[in-house]
Amino acid sequence: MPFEIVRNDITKMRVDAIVNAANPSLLGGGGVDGAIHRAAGPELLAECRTLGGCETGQARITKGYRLPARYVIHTVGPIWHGGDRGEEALLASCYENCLNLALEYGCETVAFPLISAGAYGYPKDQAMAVAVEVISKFLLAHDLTVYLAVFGRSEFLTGKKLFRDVQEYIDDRYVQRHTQKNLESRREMLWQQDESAALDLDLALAAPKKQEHPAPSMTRPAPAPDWEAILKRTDEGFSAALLHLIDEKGMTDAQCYKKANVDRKLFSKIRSNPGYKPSKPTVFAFAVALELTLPEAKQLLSRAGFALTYSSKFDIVLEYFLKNRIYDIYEINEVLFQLDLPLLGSGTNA
Ligand code: AR6
Repeated sequence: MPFEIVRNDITKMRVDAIVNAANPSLLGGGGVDGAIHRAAGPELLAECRTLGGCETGQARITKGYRLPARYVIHTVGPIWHGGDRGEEALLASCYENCLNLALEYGCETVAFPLISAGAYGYPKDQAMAVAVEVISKFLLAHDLTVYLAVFGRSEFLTGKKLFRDVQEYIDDRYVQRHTQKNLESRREMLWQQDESAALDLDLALAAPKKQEHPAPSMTRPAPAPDWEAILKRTDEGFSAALLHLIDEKGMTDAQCYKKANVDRKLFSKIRSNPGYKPSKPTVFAFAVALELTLPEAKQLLSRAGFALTYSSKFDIVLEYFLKNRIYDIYEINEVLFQLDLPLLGSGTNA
């Protein structure tokens, strides 16, 4: 997958380059810096001594020595002083400079820690937002797989409004599930027999009881009406339906798979194999990239043999995003990650 948030110890990652959150001396320290130096061995420190330090926002590259990674890219994040001393721009330039160095050295896979989010005190949710923004923008123009390694069980998103809204939506649906059990099982049955009736029932089930979360300002106009017709062609498999939709939407293949966080190889597989059976997260990834409405997304899912169900937290979360027309895949993945749910895009579960 081009961009993935993982819970991992960065020193264990088999990637071309890992990024070190260092200090200006580049001579080691605590946190991830200490862990990297311990795992790489003393040769790393010896090479770092030859570099003459590094300014905040800049980056330097060394070999990885005893690490599974070929290179270590050292960068110096800003110390958090409250946010009014250019911290955000400096942090963004750390990510940009590291990504450019990685490209320059022919790296295809790079793993970042959350720079500045430890000893340097940058609030974790804001540090994450900067990382996601810079990395996702960079990936629009470059073919690279980037991991953001978040260490341990972090609660960095729980204070964010979007996360709270999604959590509330899940809670509401679970309650509905208990009180509307009969309707739910009828709906499951209908999905097997009659998709359009099931869709009507779905919409009734999902109809808000109280004032729902307002659509965010990034709301887009609804797609052209003949979309549903395209999606309803029963003779089309997932692959053909997807290609049709990309054409209809006026997107190029690359625009679509990049927006879906799907790598080129997987997209070629889907394109060349009319019988390709994608995973559910991959179908959702394309639904988001194509900015489908909820009923359209359900049609696309059914082309791949899936239906939405309220017994799956993952499905409920995706329903929330589609209903609210939130189509930023990285924002969606942040929430999915925090909830320990599969992320959208291609990857091991393609
Ligand atoms: N793998 C992935 N992430 C990790 C690991 C690991 N093994 N260990 C820690 N983290 P920090 P900073 C996370 O303090 O804030 C050093 O002393 C950690 O949970 O390592 O940029 C340097 O020498 C946090 O989210 O870096 C500097 O003096 C993130 O990595 C100073 O700390 C960054 O935390 C730099 O501070």
